[in-house]
Amino acid sequence: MTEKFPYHPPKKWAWNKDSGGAFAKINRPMAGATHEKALPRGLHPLQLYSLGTPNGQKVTILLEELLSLGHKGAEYDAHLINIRDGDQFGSEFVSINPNSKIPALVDHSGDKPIRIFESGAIMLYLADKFSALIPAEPAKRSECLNWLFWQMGSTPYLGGGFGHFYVYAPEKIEYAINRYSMEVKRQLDVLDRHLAENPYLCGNEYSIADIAIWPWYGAVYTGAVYNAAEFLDTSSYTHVGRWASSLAQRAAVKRGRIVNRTWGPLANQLHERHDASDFTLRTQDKLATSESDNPLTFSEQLDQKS
Ligand SMILES: N[C@@H](CCC(=O)N[C@@H](CS)C(=O)NCC(=O)O)C(=O)O
Repeated sequence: MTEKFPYHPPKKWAWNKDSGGAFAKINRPMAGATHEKALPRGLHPLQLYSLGTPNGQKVTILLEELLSLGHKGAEYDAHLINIRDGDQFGSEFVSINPNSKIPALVDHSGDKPIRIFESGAIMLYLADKFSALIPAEPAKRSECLNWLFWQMGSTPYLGGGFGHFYVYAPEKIEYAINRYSMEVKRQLDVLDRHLAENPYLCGNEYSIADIAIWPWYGAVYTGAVYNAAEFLDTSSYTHVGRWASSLAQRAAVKRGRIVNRTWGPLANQLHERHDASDFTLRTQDKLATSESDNPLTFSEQLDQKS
């Protein structure tokens, strides 16, 4: 008789480099740099090192919103960190983010450069720096931070849990997909109930909480990440849908979401951003002839690498 659950963990875990899955070539059980590599530096005080995944989009949408509000100090260079090629393990990237994950920001506007890693820390830093997109009044500020940190704590269940087992894992494990589908549906319901009574996450005011949550949960709603809208029955979360489409129509969101993006339709790719005019250049030959143009999805690109 075959065992229902044939895996028995050994006494001591060992790294099996052939464990499979879309991230097998990237993941390692240790931290630190794998190679010497300097980072490029552009002209603006804010230097962003990122990729156009939902975690990267949070920061570029915020920067574009700050620029829309007239904060000229939010001008930024967005450099591409290609995590499929291991750029996150380059020595200089690791020196600004020892956790080797995008996004990472360096602010050169003061006497000494300030490094900021973790998207939530970056968003809070920028919102405070420009006193924008975060309420000033203590109760409202706390509510904004509640939702900002809700995203940071909840999304690993969506990305590392649901997305991993539904899309990236080398085999479909019913137990894991059930566990994380249930949790993601619960999270969508949390948002839906709250957005039934509030136009935005912290009441009437659009804030960094919306900008943090939209690239993940707005994209799950439409199926743009994980192509699971039907599987998760996202259309039943009507208030999430109303909120997600209202954000999708914002000009800054449309700009920010394509920065450092190297997959999907060419019209949605701006590999690097150094100036506002780069958004218009995107439609010209510059990117269409670039070697890394790739109209594949992010996971299809990973599959090509593995
Ligand atoms: N908690 C982090 C998560 C960042 C993260 O997971 N980034 C991914 C891309 S979306 C990454 O850089 N992965 C590279 C790797 O794991 O080696 C944040 O919010 O900034």
